Amino acid sequence: MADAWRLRPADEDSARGLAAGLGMRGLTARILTARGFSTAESAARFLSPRLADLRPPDGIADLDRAIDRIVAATTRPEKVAVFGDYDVDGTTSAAILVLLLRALGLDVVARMAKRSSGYGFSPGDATAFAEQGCTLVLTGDCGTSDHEALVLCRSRGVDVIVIDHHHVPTGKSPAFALLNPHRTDDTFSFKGLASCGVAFYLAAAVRTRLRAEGNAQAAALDPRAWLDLVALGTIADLVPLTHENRILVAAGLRELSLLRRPGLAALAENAGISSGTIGTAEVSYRLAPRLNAAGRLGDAQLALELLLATDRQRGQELANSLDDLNRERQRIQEQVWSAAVAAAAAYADAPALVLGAEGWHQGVVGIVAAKLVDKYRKPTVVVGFNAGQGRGSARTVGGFDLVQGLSRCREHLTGFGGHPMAAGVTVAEADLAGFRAAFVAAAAEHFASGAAEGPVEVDAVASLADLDMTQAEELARLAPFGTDNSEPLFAVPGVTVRSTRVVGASHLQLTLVHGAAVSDAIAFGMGDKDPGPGARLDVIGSAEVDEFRGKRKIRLRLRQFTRSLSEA
Ligand SMILES: [Mn+2]
Repeated sequence: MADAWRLRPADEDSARGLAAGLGMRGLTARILTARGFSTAESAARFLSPRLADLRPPDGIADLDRAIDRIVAATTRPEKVAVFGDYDVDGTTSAAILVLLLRALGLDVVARMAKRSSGYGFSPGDATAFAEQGCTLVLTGDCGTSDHEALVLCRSRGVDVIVIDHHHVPTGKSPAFALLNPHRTDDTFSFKGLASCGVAFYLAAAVRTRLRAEGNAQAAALDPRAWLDLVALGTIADLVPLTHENRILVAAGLRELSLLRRPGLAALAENAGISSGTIGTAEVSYRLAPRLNAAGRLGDAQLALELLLATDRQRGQELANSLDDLNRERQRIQEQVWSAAVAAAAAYADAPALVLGAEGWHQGVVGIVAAKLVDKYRKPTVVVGFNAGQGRGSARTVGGFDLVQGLSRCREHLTGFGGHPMAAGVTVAEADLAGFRAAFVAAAAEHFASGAAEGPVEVDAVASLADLDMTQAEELARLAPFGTDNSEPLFAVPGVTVRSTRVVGASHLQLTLVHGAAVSDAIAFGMGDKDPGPGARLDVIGSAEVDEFRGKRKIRLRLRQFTRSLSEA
């Protein structure tokens, strides 16, 4: 088991001191210490995220300019456009901005980007807003690099306030105001806000300004009511759930759990979230896929309308439409997945995968690429072609940087962009083979230099008896879990399998014993790896409280397991 996992380092003396200081278990203190919260004060603040600890917006570049411009729009008043990207971050950003502007009495036109018309805020979108008489445009989660549309707006006397968190190109932006944490002159010290977080900061600051000026509409607004939207967009966008995002998401999940928006209430009900609290898992696996389905298959306008719906019946209709689209998305995804797995067989020995075919739906290639990385543990690009023109998504593993990797293939691509862990490409069908050869060569070079996926990093080594209800409840205080605050992972060596059962499509349920300790465990998607009763295993997993028909029990969710080599 030695090479199956690696223990995250922590100062054990600090951990002991912290356990005593907080009155918590040693395992909990060890995890907090390893994550950088080694003093009682910092740990207590981490364990109880409070809105009062949010940093003020000081240092957000162009914030005052944007506030002034929005305030000016309310005095004329002007017709204002909101334009959002088609994913959950874009949709929730747009919703926050629309809610603010409408509450201030402005006439608002809201439109979402369409996947079929390319990326971001286009000249066509700019022209349409100008022709509708809009004199101010706010973009959510796009716009930073869309200089052509920004210049066009400028020439037509339309001011654009960009609210975004994508890469900022060098040089002066043609936007009236650019709110983006990645501006080099932005001194707000947390750089991890998603666009919906930036939109929240802007909306709250506009409300503060107008309230100070005696505006009754602004005074009646409560920014906390927007936090459910911030939680949705921030979790779905996979930005770090640390610092301001942790505070916003913790409060936002509480707000979201109240399901005050009729559309979200209906969507949650359709998703089988009946009652109780909504956490990051419910957002990631149930709500976000449904909200994203609209943008993947057709028009994200449906998702925006759902977030903004004010009556139950309309909310239910929109939720049902999103459910239908999500089922259609799943069906299409299954087809592309089967075809991609079949195609991958031809490259079993290659260190990377580049797959593509005519007709693979471009709305699902990103999900399929991510699933292929899970299955094969190789950097993967999946391309959907439409009349020979391909759009694809790349996902990676093992420290292979996609921006660097794709830049080595640029002669075969018509375009590429994105982040080190997730990127997009455009490529002609005739160039796919050349692209594949270049991408595989870049990956081969990377992995030959010894860079590879390390063993799983665990937070602590524990016995089955350690992982009881008290422990699980202490661990729950580290939530919300997500990027840069992962669910604590334990190595539990030398457990014996008492019984196993395959449940659902392919999940393995186990009862594990060690001495007098007994625990249920679930291994999702590992139904084909049943070790059988009596097997001795070393397992790696997390401990969660499982609520079923009012009964609360501990359950281990297994990440992996191997035959135990430890002494009986
Ligand atoms: Mn985003």
